Amino acid sequence: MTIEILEQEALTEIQAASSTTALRELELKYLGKNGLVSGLMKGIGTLTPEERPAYGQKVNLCRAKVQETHDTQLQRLKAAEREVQFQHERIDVTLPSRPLRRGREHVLGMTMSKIKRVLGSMGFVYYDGPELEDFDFNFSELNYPPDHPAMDAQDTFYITDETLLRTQCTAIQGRVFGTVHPPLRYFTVGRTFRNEAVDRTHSHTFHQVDCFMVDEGISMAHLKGTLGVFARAMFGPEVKVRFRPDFFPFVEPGVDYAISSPKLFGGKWVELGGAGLIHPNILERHGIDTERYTGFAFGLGVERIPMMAYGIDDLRNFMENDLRFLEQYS
Ligand code: FA5
Repeated sequence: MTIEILEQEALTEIQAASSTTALRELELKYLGKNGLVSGLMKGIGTLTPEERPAYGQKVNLCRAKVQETHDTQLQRLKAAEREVQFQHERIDVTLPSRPLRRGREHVLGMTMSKIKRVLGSMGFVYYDGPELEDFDFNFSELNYPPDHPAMDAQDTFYITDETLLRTQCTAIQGRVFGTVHPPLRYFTVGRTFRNEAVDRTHSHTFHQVDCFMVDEGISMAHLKGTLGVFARAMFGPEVKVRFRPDFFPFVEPGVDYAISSPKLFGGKWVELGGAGLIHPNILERHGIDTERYTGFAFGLGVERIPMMAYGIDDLRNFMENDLRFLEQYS
């Protein structure tokens, strides 16, 4: 094929290319290392030495022409393709927006806000403890004997031997006693974790309130009075509180407490949590004079409160994020 014919064909094809992809193929076909224009040079060997410079020049001119036509066409096609893409991505700013769904606070969030308001109004100071807790604050500082079954790996998510996901909010006690001196009133509300099989009333992740005060002359009567005010604020003015003996290493005496109200479960007693007078060992460990000071502490599961107040029978509902469930509570 002569240089002229090849050039003519190349220019015609390049100018007819309808996309940058097609053009890329033509570039390879004509201008690539093994392309047709480069191929012309191979014929130079058959020419006489006198003919060679003129032939070489013609091939170079041909290459320059094809290259230039290719470059121009490439710019044209790129601009055209950009335009198509712009059209495709064009946003009609005059369209009306989709209506926004109005959110609401999660029923557990609402419960925790209410707990904070109630205990805050009773003079308790909110303390935010870490969920990733030291073994010592979660157990040893709370007077657990070294072989207590609650510290078993069965119940607890250990991160290292020394750190774990706190199993109870009572863990803040050691943190508070280490920095604040009595008289003091503190509480926390937060997430707790236990390695439990999940069922309707147990989760591996749940929430607790923990509340305590230390002052001169604090007795079980103060505990019962405080729990009564708290329970009535949470559940209504008819609520009564009942204590029964129970054991927790960090209280002495220890109780579990239940509430009853004609408006809840037909007046049946329903257990809410644990409580008691803070064990003197804990106070002494922090240099608090136990002849002068005593304290009470109580704790309960946050999920319990809306479960009782609204008759929710499965605590897994709180975590599943099903709007049909969540929208019922506002
Ligand atoms: C405690 O955790 C003590 N720290 C409470 C306490 C504080 C006692 C201060 C004395 C003084 P207990 O393990 O019983 O106690 O848990 C307290 C509440 O947390 C339970 O009544 C329950 O409502 C809730 N709870 C415990 N485990 C789970 C779980 N797996 N899922 C949901 N709620 C739970």
